[in-house]
Amino acid sequence: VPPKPVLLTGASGALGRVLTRALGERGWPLRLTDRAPFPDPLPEGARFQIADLEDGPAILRLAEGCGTILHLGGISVEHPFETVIGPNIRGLYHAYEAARREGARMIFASSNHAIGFHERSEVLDDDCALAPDGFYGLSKAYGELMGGLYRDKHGVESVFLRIGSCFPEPTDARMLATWLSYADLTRLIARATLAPSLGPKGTVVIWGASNNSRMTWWRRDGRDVIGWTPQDSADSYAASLEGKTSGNRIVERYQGGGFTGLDYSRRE
Ligand code: NAI
Ligand code: 15L
Repeated sequence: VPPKPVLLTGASGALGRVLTRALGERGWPLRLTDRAPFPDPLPEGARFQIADLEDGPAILRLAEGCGTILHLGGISVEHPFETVIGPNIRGLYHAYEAARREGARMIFASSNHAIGFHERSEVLDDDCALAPDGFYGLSKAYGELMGGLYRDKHGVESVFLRIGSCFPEPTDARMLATWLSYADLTRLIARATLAPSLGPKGTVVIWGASNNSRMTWWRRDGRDVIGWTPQDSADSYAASLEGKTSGNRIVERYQGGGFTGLDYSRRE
């Protein structure tokens, strides 16, 4: 159990609810927030408060006394620029200002869409070039850059979780590579929070996928620094899902899948 409270933004979303339940059962001191009401019973030791990430003073107040900010809140799929910028850029800035003020560690739910325009034939390490596949992915890339700024200027530690596809089960062929089980996510968040140090650099990138044998795209990352090893695998779904592809040339070429093909107008 972490010694100081953990602020969880995006608590009412899919992954926020999973983590609230799993970490709540372990007795973690949770401060939950979202702009939408929390739909489940609150675990013992948890508090929930409605807030918009765009309300900076509210986020600073919520973070008071917290040792970790688990930042899941924001727009979580591709949307127009004007929809993304408030929650994912201004909101993220407020979360980082809170981390700076509290000396808290930031665990940022980044995404594979920050690097989605790398081809599936490429093998990426944690220092690969950012290659966002839309305005959503761009906001995640910006978030990782913001984490670098807050590390270099203010000593704020960050774990950047480049989550693949975190759902109850994989549902298409791409997810045979990108799937992250809820149990592996929970273990990952626990290690990211409890690891005593993030190493000399102060920031680590983690590829958020389970132990899937088709995950040949992502290689070196900071998992040894925090002590995380994925235990689940999408492999047992291969027979039923391998034929479930999009049939779209762009979507199948790039790691980001469906988001890469949205509003795609480049002429070859
Ligand atoms: P979700 O969309 O279910 O949850 C996001 C939550 O953020 C929602 O409850 C929403 O109300 C809240 N939110 C949005 N704008 C807000 C604002 N301005 N102020 C306060 N709250 C706001 O998304 P999900 O699937 O739970 O993902 C959680 C995080 O993980 C997101 O940051 C997402 O980008 C990231 N992620 C998720 C992946 C997945 O496979 N589920 C893959 C890669 C990244
Ligand atoms: C994400 O970043 C999204 O939040 C999620 O809804 C999925 O689209 C996931 O990536 C994915 O790439 O499968």
